[in-house]
Amino acid sequence: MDHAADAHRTDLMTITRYVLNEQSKHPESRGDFTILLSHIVLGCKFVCTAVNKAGLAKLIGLAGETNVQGEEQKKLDVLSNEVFIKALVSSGRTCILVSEEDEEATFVEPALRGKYCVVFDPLDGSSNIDCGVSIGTIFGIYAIKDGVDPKIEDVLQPGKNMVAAGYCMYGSSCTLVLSTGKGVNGFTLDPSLGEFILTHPDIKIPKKGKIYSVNEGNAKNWDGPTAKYVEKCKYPQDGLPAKSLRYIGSMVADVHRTLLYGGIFLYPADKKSPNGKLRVLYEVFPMSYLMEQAGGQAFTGKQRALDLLPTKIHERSPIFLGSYDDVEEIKALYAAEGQK
Ligand code: AFP
Repeated sequence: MDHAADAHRTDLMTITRYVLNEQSKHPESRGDFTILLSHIVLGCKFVCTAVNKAGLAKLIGLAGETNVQGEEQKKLDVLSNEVFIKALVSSGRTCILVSEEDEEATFVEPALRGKYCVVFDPLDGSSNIDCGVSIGTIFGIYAIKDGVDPKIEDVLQPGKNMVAAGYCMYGSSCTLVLSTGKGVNGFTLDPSLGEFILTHPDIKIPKKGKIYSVNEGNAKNWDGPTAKYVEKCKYPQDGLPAKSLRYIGSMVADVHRTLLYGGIFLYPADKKSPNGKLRVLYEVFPMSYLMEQAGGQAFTGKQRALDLLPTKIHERSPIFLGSYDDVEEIKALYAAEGQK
């Protein structure tokens, strides 16, 4: 009998155990973050179950509303938003919540208030629900000072001030990827245990990748540097092989692949959308945070993405993120354009 393998199988590092271990390194910690995270994990498990059952439960389909971005809301979006709002408020550890689905930020009532602000997209990629493509929840967390009244400026902060960020992907498996500012770890839900188990410790993105990921349907409206970069991916001049194109159209799935396999994901500005499509607070920032923590980079076309100072909670920004060397190339193209 292989006792070593057996021990490996039976000594499971659950996400709660992992976070408690981290907490024990900070004796002054009161466990507030651990409690908040356990409520986020509960939300993810709930949404995972709902996504898996959606076809059977007839949850797929329009709920007859449009959200603040003018997009059609699906029933699963509505449900996921409710689940996360309730899970976060009931944690007693949050003070401001910003959701992609809600026009205004939610200020938690004083009796239930804690120090954390959570920005999130409860179900990103929802136009993919009907065809069973992977979708996910994206979240970022800021902290306010103890005893201070929360105000909207507490969430209108650069992404570099986040204390944690992550996503949960509802795909062939349910995977939660998390960073608390000390690297990136991936946990996979074991449905029989109902627990997220550490399966991808200390994720590092390859320094250079072989994949580029972009909606090429927008190519006619791209600016010079983006067009040049994609041309270089297809027809490299330096004798290197061309890169492969992979694009799912679901940010969590495209970023997850980029994180594990390397390469670059881009949602650039174009003539029709000068600020791109993706939302700063709950798409660009959390994914940029994870990329940097994994050794990659995230760039807006003008600056480091995590240095952006948002002025509105639903603000958008162009984004180029992924392997260090690949993002370096696009930065060089924008720098050259700026010198013209
Ligand atoms: P939906 O939530 O409407 O499906 O949008 C998904 C998304 O915000 C993000 O997950 C994708 O990366 C991006 O939009 C895809 O946008 P395009 O369809 O314009 O390529």
